[in-house]
Amino acid sequence: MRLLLVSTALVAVVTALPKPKAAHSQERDIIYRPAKRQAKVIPVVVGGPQDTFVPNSVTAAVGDIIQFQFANGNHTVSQSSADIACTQLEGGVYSGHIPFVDAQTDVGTFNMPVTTAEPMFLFCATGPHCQEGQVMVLNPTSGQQVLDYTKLSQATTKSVDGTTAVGGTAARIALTAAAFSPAPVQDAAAPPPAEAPPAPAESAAPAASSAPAAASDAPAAAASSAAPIPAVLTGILS
Ligand SMILES: [Cu+2]
Repeated sequence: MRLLLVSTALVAVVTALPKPKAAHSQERDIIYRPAKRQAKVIPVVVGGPQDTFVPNSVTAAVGDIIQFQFANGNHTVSQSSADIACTQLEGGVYSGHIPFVDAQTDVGTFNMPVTTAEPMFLFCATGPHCQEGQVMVLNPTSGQQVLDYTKLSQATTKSVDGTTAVGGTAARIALTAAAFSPAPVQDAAAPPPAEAPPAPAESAAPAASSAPAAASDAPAAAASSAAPIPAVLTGILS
């Protein structure tokens, strides 16, 4: 009796199981689905020991992301037209100014999605950086186009900066994950000044005689420019 019950239950379970699908239907789906290209994240270093974009020529597909990594200094990614270099293009991409200072352990980035396969002309709008050749071309038609745009930038006299960041997303990455090594940290203590040659004795004498007059003015000036003692301190001092 018990055996009969168990075997009946087993039959019920087996018939309730879903029937296996035809083995080939899923395979066919995979084979005929068009292969999707993986979007790439392409790093470009902005600034550093020199005011440059590295690399200054990048080929990317629509959907890729250019990850600008801001190294030493204070730089921008600004879009210009092909023929008006160092001037923010109306409606063009602009990162704003993103600094990197000594001892920083993370790096400011600007992640710009590539939205066109056409050439895109980019420069740094900080100070004279564009005139110094801190420019790059995304999807240039030739190497000559990069050279021509650089030469055009160097021939300008000033840059026209953007106002509001647009065309990408600012973020931060760890310095250890960055595509550059920071410039060596500057020593906080100034180097000792080079020793001045001793002044000749005869020229030192007139200077010494005029010194008391100058010195007598000093206390008066110091007294007049001294800040008044705040009330809270006069209470304590008296
Ligand atoms: Cu710059």
